[in-house]
Amino acid sequence: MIFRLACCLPLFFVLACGPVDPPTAVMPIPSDRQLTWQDMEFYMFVHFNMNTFTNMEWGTGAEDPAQFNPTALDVNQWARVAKENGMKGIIITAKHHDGFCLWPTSTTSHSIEYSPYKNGEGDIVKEVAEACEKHGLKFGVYLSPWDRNHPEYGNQAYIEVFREQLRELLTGYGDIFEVWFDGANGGTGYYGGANEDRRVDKKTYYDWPTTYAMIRELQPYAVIFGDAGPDVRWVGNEHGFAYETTWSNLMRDSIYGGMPEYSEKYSAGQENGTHWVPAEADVSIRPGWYYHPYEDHKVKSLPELLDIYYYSIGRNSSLLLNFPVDTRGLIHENDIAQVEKLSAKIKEDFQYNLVEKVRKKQASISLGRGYGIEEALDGDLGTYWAAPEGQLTGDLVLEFAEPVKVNRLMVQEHIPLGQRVKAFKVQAKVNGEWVPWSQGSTIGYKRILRLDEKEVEGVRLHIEDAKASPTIANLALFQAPKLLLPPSIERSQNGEVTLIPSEDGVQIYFTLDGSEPGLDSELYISPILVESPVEIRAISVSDGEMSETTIQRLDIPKGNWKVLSEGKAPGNMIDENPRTNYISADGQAVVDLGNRITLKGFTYLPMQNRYMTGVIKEFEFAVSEDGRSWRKVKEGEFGNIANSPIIQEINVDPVQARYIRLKAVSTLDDQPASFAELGVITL
Ligand code: FUL
Repeated sequence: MIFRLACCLPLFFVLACGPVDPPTAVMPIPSDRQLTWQDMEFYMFVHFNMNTFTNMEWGTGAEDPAQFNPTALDVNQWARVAKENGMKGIIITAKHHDGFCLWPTSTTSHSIEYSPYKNGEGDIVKEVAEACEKHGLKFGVYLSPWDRNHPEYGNQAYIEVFREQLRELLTGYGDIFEVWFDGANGGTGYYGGANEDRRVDKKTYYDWPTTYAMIRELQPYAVIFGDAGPDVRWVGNEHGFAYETTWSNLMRDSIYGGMPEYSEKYSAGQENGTHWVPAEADVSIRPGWYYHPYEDHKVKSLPELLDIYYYSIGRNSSLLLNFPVDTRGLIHENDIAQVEKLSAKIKEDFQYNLVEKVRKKQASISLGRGYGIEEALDGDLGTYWAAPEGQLTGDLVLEFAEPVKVNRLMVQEHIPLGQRVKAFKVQAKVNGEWVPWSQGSTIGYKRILRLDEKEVEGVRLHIEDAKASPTIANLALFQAPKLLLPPSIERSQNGEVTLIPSEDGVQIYFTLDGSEPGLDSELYISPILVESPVEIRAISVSDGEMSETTIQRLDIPKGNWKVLSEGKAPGNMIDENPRTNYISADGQAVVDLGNRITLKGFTYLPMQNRYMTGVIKEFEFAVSEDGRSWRKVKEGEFGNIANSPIIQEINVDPVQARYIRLKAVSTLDDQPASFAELGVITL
């Protein structure tokens, strides 16, 4: 208080207080190029190359350039999707492990120049660079160090080729913001026809220091990505999740690209890491990095994408979201629909910073003039609250004039001076009392907490421990509207139905008579037993808002069913769990339904694994009343099941049956027939 008064006194005293020196930096600290990169947060990855046309994830290098032939390539569509959905740049797979180059390179004939695309006159790296420029996006390149096509891979001569490829990319296409090197290196390949296994010493083969020096010289502002950085590191998994504790500090010299124990030991960073090498979370919007038509229905859902957002950007990591561009050369409409939902929800979640409503703000302690709590609330990341040197704790307290509903807290350290905070707590003021609300460990560039919603009179951020006096550049509070998606429906084998809300606190109303549900329909409280066939319709409701309706036919329960055919895990076919499979010993599934029923059809859910085997293509369906004499009631083909492995519903003329038999006449890959679920249609 005395200090405050002194600072308000006339000029003489103000000068006597003097400007306060900023806190001393705590090593390691980011370079300028890293600081510029940190602000990007969210950018696009595009996997588009030879694998797109061979329907593979890793080509062998033996592919023919003639196979590369997009029919309707529009890189401006990619750039529009990036720009309109908040991504700040695009990184393109200029060369993946199969060695095919998307630009006309002088180093190999395994390139676009020898493909039908624009009769060999095309240069997709150039097209993407220009589209980025046009749409105000930054541009980056992925150049795979592993090259399964090149005859010299494994020898010194290849290193020269690799560097020359890099030189071409870094000199011919304007500014590059990130150069991306993956850690998958060495193994079997075509290698100019040798078709052999070539292992390399990942630590020494590439002589990375020389390559890095070249990048620094040609593109001084580009960050270099790799397991070990040097500027940006891999988050250690492909789900897009950083860690509850994520340091930007890394023991960089203990790591090399592709080291087996990297993910487990190093990917979360280390408090005492020697270099600033922040995490980047790379994840694909579909299961694969490359486009496969059979994944069109597997684009990540909004809740999955939101988890990725909050667990990457919300945990001190950037987010590199991959779009597997299709054989037309376009981002598929399903992927666009999902990323649009994500960006709209993010906008909605962070629309209004509730700090605007704060009546009273106070820091328990501060370094002095220019480092008060208001510097953490002014929306300017260049100014920050700081505790005095040597002080490792501190509280920032915000109080509202009226109670306010809050469910998101965003906090950012002033990282130019190093990452400091090790532990913090969040408290809420409710009915005049401070109560525990949440807690965390690291903050770093940005930390976002999804809190249980509370109506609060105040919020306190208590820094509990830090490497050095904490600094906070931004503290913000939000009330994200509830995620209002139609409820999901799960059913057990004996017919118990569970309705799952998209978020805690959302209510569900449902009907079983085919009518449209509304606020006067039945409120879902606990699982319901549905024993006879019905159509269930359900909606989610929050604050008077209603979601779209989920509609699902629920046929007779499978509780009394018995699988009579043999093979691996027969019960998996009738357990109502789409993720478990039955592999038949003789290509057929025979089921005793327990009772005689009137059957109007059957359903077959193919294996849902990322790599499917034994999916039935042509089938024969038969019924029996005694399990001995069978009557074939349908035969045919599950059309398009390879590309769209969703539930197949086949109707038959009504028939009496106690036993059913689905026989695989052929499977997609000639492997033993597999079944995720078999069901009946009686409704
Ligand atoms: C990995 C590669 O092996 C994958 O194919 C993909 O490109 C991913 C982003 O990086 O290392």
